[in-house]
Amino acid sequence: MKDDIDLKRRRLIMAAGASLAASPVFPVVLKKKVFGGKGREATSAFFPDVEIDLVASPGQARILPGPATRVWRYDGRVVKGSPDAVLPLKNTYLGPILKFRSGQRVRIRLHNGLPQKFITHWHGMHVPFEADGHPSQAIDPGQSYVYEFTVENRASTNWYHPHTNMVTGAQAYAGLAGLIVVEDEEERALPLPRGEYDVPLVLQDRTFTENNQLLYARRGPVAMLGFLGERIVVNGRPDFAMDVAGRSYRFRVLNGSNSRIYKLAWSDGEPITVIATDGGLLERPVTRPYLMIGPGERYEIWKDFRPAQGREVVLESLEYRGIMPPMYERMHGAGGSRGGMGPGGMGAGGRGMMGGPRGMMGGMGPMGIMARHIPQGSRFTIARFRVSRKARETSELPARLRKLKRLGPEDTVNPGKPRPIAIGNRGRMFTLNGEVFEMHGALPIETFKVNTTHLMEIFHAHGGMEMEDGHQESGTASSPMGGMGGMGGMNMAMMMAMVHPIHLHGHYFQIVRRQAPETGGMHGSAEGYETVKDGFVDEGYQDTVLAMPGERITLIKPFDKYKGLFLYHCHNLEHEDGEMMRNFKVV
Ligand SMILES: [Cu+2]
Repeated sequence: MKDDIDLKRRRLIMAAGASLAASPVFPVVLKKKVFGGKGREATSAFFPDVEIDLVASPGQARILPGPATRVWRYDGRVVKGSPDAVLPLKNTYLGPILKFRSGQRVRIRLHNGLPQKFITHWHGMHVPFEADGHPSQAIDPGQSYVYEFTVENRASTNWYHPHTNMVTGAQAYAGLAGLIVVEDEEERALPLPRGEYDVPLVLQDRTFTENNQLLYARRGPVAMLGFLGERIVVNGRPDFAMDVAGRSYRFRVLNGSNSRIYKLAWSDGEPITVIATDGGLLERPVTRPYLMIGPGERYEIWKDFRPAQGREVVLESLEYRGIMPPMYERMHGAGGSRGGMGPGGMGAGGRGMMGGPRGMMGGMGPMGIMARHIPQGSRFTIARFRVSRKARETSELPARLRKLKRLGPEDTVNPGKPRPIAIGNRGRMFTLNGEVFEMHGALPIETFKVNTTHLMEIFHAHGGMEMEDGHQESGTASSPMGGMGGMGGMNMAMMMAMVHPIHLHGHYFQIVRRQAPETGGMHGSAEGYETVKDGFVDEGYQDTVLAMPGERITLIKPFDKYKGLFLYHCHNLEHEDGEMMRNFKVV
C-alpha cells in the first residue's frame, strides 16, 4: 500500500498524460493523434513596444508548513520596454502579473521547460488566431512559441493559463496561471484605489498529500463533476489573511479554480460593489447581495473598510444549490455545509468528510479526492481582512466609470435566429452542439464571417434533443458517476444536469437575456436557481458565463478583425479536458 501511494504520488504531476490515457472514462485518448509542435519564431515585420520572455518549468513553492510543494510555474522577465510589464509575486506559485496598456504591441516568447507538450492562452485578450494559444499550437518540451499582438482590450483584468489538449486542468492545477492587467487613459483618470490598495485575489482550491504535494486525478467522479479541493488558496496561500487600512480598496478577483464556483459575500452584511467584469469597467458601479463567480471569470470589487476600523471583515462563499447533478446534491445535503466547517474552520481539522479518516475512501485516487473535498455549494471562508490601520486618505466610489456601448439584437446579423451553443451529452461525455472536440473541425453553425456580430443562445439540450442542423444527441443509461452509487430510475438528462461555465474566445460578449429554469423542468431546479440568481452581473462585457442547469442565456458576440479557429468550451477544466470544447471558425 505504501509503495502504491508513493508511486502514485510521484506520478501525480509529472505524468498527468499517462494517467489520463489509463482512464476508463476516456478510452478515446489512446486513439488520438498527439499534437505537439516546434513552435513559432518572431516575425521581422512586427515591432514590439514590450517584449517578454515567459518560461514554464517545474519548481517549488512553500504553501503549507513543512515540506515545499512541487509545482509547475511561470516565470517572466522584460526583454524590452517598461520594467513594470512583468510584476513577480512573492510567496506564491502564481506567475507574474503582466501589465499592458491599450494600444501596445506585445511580443511574448513562451518557452516550454516542462516535460510534456504545452501552450498558453491569454484569457480575455482579443488577439489573432496565431497568438491565441489554440491547442493545435502546442509545443514540445524545449521549444518556444512567439506570440505577437496589439493590445486591443480596454482597461480590464485578464489572465493566462495553459490550453494544452486534454491536460489543461492538470497543468493549471500544478500552478500555471497568472494575471494580465490592461490599463488605459480613461481608467487611469478615475479616482480608483491604486498601488497597495489595488489587490489581486486569485481564488483556487487544492488537495494535498500528507507530504504537502498536490493531489490530482481526472477520472470517475472528478471527470464528471470537476476537480474540487479540500482547501481554499488565495494568491497561492491557504488561510489567506491581510492587514488593511480603513479606506477603500479595489480587489481584482479571478476564479482560477478548475471547477469550483464561489458565492462571494462580505461577513459585515454589506452588499458587494462591482465595478468591473471580465471585459473591464462597468458604466457605473452595481451592488449585489452576493456575487456568483465561476471558473475563468473576473470581477473587480470595490470595498470601503472605514466602517470596520479595528475589526475583521471576512470574504466568504455562501451556500447555494441546484447546480450540481441531483445525485451529488443528495449526497452532500443539497448545498449543506460540512460538519464543523464554519468560517475559518477549514484547516487540517476539516479533512475526512463522510466520517472516514483520510485514505479510507479510496486513498489517493479520484475517490480519495472526492472523499476529502469541500462540497460545491457549501459555506466556507475565503479571506480575512483585518482593518488594523487608520488611513490618512481614501478614494470615493465614482458614480460613473466609463461609457459602454450596449448592443441589441438590431446590431446583429441574425436577430430572429440565434446561433446555438447547446450543452448536451454523448454517454458520459459532455458535448457542445452535439459534438466533442475536433482539433480543426467546425460545423456550419460554428462558422462565422469575420466582422459580423451574432445573437447566440446557450441552453441545455440533454437527452436526444434534435439539433438545429440535424445533429442528434444521444444518451445512454450508464452511470457517469463512477463508483458514487446507483442513480435509481433517473434518466440520463437528469443525471447529467449541472452548471457549466462557458467561455468564448475572441471578442468579449454581452448578455442580453436570461431565462430561468422551469419549475419541474427536466434539466434544472427553479428552487436551486433562487439561491444564485441575485449574484449575476450582466451589465458589462464578459468572456465567460455560468450556464445554470436549465437556464437559457441569450448573448451578443462580435467576431471582429481576426480569422481562424477560436475555441469555445466549458471552463470547468475537467469538462474541457473531457472534450467539452469546440471551434468557432471565423472566415
Ligand atoms: Cu462544463
